[in-house]
Amino acid sequence: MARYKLHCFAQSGNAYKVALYLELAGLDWEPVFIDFFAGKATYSGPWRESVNSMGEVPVLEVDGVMRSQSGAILTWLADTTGHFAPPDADARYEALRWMFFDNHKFTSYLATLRFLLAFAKTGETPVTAFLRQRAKSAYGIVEAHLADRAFMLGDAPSIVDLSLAGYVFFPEETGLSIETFPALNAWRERLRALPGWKHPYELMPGHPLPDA
Ligand SMILES: N[C@@H](CCC(=O)N[C@@H](CS)C(=O)NCC(=O)O)C(=O)O
Repeated sequence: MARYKLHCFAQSGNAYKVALYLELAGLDWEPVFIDFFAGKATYSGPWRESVNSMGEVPVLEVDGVMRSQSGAILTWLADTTGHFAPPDADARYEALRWMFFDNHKFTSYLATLRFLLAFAKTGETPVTAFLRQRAKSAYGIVEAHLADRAFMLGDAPSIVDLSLAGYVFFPEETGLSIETFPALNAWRERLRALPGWKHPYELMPGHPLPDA
């Protein structure tokens, strides 16, 4: 039995952040499939009591302890294994600063846009237009930061890059290309080139959806 169990499903970019970490770090891990779409598993009272009261994946289970929130999990993994860790206190602060930005602006608008278009299938609406504009704005901010560095904290990939990577490998599902953001696009290719990199749909169970 693997030491690290990741409660997840393939379509979850937030879970991908942690799955990609575990895979790239070469840690002994396995996914635990959470049936979000058909089974509404994260809404069940028992699941919330025993796995995550916040009703979300990812949840990383280690030695019976459940940890949620991708940014907090990545920080804990970096602290406890050393992989992809910010090298000092200033870098740790910088990592948290960008991961909060990611959770608030970069991932959240992009993930919600994708959910509406690819899964709720709302078609284009004023809400999707708003989300796309906000996601583009967040792209622009990261684009500027990456203009003179390979990865978010400098020359080496860190937990910040894995956090921002959650949803950038599904461009066809959001109708939001990053090709027009050259630094962001080059950063994504650097991530894709890391030894062991896999697409979210290869790394976690549940793709394709039964009705897709
Ligand atoms: N800030 C959280 C976001 C987690 C999140 O939104 N997870 C989604 C899947 S990608 C979820 O489980 N949503 C269930 C719901 O909102 O009902 C994190 O980074 O872990």
